[in-house]
Order: sequence, then structure tokens, then C-alpha cells
Amino acid sequence: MLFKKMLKKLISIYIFLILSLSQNIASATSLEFNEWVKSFKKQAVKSGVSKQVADEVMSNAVFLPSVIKYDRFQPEFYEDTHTYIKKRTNKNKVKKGLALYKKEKIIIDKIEKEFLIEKELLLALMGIETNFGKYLGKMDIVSSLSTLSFDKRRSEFFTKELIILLKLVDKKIIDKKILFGSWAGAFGNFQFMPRTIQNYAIDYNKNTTIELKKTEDSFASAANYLNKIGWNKNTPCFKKINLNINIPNKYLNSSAGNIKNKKKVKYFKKYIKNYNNLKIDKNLVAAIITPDIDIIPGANTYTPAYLVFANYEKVLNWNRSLRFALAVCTLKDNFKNEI
Ligand SMILES: [Ca+2]
Repeated sequence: MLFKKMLKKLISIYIFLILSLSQNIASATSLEFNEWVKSFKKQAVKSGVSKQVADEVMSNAVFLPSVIKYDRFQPEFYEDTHTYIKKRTNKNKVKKGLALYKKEKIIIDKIEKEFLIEKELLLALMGIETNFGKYLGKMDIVSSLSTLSFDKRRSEFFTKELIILLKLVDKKIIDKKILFGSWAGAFGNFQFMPRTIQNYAIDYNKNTTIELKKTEDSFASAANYLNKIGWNKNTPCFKKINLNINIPNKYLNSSAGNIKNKKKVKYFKKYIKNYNNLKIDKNLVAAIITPDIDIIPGANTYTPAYLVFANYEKVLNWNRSLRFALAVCTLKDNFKNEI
């Protein structure tokens, strides 16, 4: 009995210690964070943001522990490519996209013509990024960008993004009342980071603000972005292939950072089992990707494999993930069969 009582007491002391320790850590973090906000505001004003906007926007910034958790664990890296693509390009997605297209046909067709970007690609990107505006993110992005700037891991990158965002608010290009988006600070129907907004977003309906949660401005901004980075309308993105095991390892790309060893398709002929069935110009320049190699333990090295072309790399430019670009181009093709 006595032992049980002592054990109970010890456990409660232990819980008390753990709780007070984590509270101490939390209050230390919030103190440090407040100090960081002060020095960040100085930095922002120095780089051209008005003091009024820096004070106003940063007055509600808080440290968000959940953002750090998301930053350390990104589930898409643990899914195999087949599952990843299937989840994101199913019939339901196509149906939703078609409904949106039907509703906004006039404006989307106009943007397609003006920027030379297929409507199917625009719909695919919006479908994958936010499920057609359904998941725009509810995170206060000033706080999420602040948290990631305060955090050491990628501080420099996110500090720059946050300063750009303040500048956009300062110039009244973006309305500060609607700054809700993803945990990493991406915003609107197509999940633009502040730098992307600054470089590529446009006020298509000319009402002085860029509204990336509305069809006109968001579609035109996405189309403008793709056009500027060099998407080439009506040329292929990728083709699925079956590899022979005689292919040298150096031709297998598994990192989205740098696609290497590009050759004309015909150069790869002896390594591709379904070469003769590939309905593409064999003089096109391509690379081979095998996205599961580094990610899935024990993955068969040669499947799945894809030939990827210049357009594929433009989608990587949008988001550096091999399977993201595969999913976008797959959904684009699914739309092509329906529109
Ligand atoms: Ca506008």
C-alpha cells in the first residue's frame, strides 16, 4: 500500500516537473519570439516597408508551434508515386474541375488564349494545390512566415518572403485582412508564395488589388507565371516507360533539384521496353526519372519510370517535387479527355 502511495506521489511530481518545464520552454520561446519581432520590424523598415504597416501587420504575429511540426514532417515524401498520383487525380477531382470550368468558361477561355497556357493545365494546378479553392488554408500567414523566419532552419528564405509580403500590403496590392493560407505562407487558389506574387501575379480585372482567391486574378496570375517561366503549349510533359535493367544508373533521376543526363528520346531506345509504342517525337530532349528510388524502402529501382520533357521542368519550377509535377500533368491529361 505504502509503495503504491509513494509511486503515485512520484508520478505526480514527475508530471508536475514535465509540465512546468514545457511551460518554461514555451514562455522562453515567446519572449525570444517577441524580441525577434522587434528586430524584424526594424529590418523591414530598413528595406523600405513603412513603419505604420510594419507595426500594424506584425502586431498580431504569434509563434505557431504547429508550423514547426509541419516543417519537420511532410507526409508526401512517404507516399509511393502511384498512390500519390492516384489520390490527387481521381474522377471526383475531374468532375469538380469541369464544374468550375463550366461556370467560369468565358474568363478561363479568354485567359488561355491571351497567355498561351492550356486551360487544362490551369485547372490541374488549381485542383492539386487547393482542390479548386476548397483548401486555401486557414493559417494566418503573417504568423506562419514569422514562425519560420524566427526558426533557425530556413530563416533567411522566410524572412525575405515576409518582407516581400509586407511590401505588397504597404503598396495596397494585397489586402491585409485576407492573409490566410498554408502553414508555409502560400496563398490563394494557386498557393503563391509572396515572391511569386511580387514577380508574376497580376491585377487582371484592374480594380487595383490582386485577388488571388478569385477566378479572374488568380487564373491570369497563374497563366502569366507559366508563360513567363517558359511553358510551351501543346508539347508533352511526361511519358510513362518500362525500363530495361541494362540502363546505367547515371540516367536515373530521383531528385527534383537537378534533372541530369538529358538526351534525345531516340538515344534511350535500347533502354526502353515500350519504345515503339511511345507516341512522341523521338527527337525531343528528355530525361528519365524514377521517383520512388530514394523514398520508398526496398523500391524496385526501375518502376515506376518516366521520360520527362522541358514542360515537366516548368512544373518543377512551380514546386520542386517530382511527384507533384507528375500529378499535375496527369490531371491535365484527364481534363483533356473530358473538355
Ligand atoms: Ca483585381
